[in-house]
Amino acid sequence: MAPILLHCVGNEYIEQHVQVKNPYLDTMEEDILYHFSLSTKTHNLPEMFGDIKFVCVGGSANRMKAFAQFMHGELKLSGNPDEIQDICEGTDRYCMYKVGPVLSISHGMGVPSISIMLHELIKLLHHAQCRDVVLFRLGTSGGVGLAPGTVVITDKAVDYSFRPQFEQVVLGKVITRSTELDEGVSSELLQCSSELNSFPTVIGNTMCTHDFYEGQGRLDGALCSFSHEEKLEYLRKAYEAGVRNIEMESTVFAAMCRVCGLKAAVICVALLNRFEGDQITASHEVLVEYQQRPQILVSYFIKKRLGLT
Ligand code: R2B
Ligand code: URA
Repeated sequence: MAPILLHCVGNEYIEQHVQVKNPYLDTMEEDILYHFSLSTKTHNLPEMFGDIKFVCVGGSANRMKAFAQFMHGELKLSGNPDEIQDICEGTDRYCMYKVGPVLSISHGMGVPSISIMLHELIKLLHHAQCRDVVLFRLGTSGGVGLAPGTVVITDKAVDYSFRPQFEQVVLGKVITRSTELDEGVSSELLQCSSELNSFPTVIGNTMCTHDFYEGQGRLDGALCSFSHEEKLEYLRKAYEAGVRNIEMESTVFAAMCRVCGLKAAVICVALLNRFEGDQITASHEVLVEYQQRPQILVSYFIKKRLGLT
């Protein structure tokens, strides 16, 4: 098992290394990160990634490329942002861009897709000996009682029963992991949002589902096994449990980061208010602008941490 490298200075722990929780990893001569098309033998991971401090993940490959190009400008880095290289170009499963100390990666849609990516990302950060890394999921979501365009910083990532936990089937048995996120990072993000004063932002619980349609109580899928009233009743219960948005990756993201000692936050924009409908009716331009909001917030957070604001 990899040592937990925490150096204590006074009462403060600094230099937090990424902890993998798998005793078999250290016995392997080579680790092939198959879905990234990277390996410990063919790539010098400490040299490529050792200076990473911020990892931003999001569903769409185009959006994460746009985010990397945006960060390039925000950090005033040299070189042409249009020539930014996809580190995972050997595969089309995920894309990955490095911009100074920031890594931008796509994860696809849903728990299985992001979970595969996170296994390989956490191993990558471990092999690269990264320290003090903060992870952000930047995403879209359906708002619960919120105006479209509102940004939600996740307090607790909760499951379909509004419990702050993630269930994983391992060897045919269900194991449950906590989905608590880093409170300090969330409140720092809220502070950043009030300094930016550009769009409404709230802290609330985020419900993670395994489906976009029936799983989120939509009436507009190919299948629908409940009534309009039952949908509204479920959303009302979710609201009462503190849920302010619904998406499809937050619980596994929170759970895996927590187990591996990584500080993490989830920031998603609400594309619609689910009490008012199910279809996403905003124009392309409006949706593009909404999706930039979590990016603007996280970029401000990063610049502030780096002393660039
Ligand atoms: C938000 O948007 C996607 C579904 O449209 C899904 O990945 C999510 O969490
Ligand atoms: N993503 C979701 O998962 N749900 C929505 O309603 C919108 C985006």
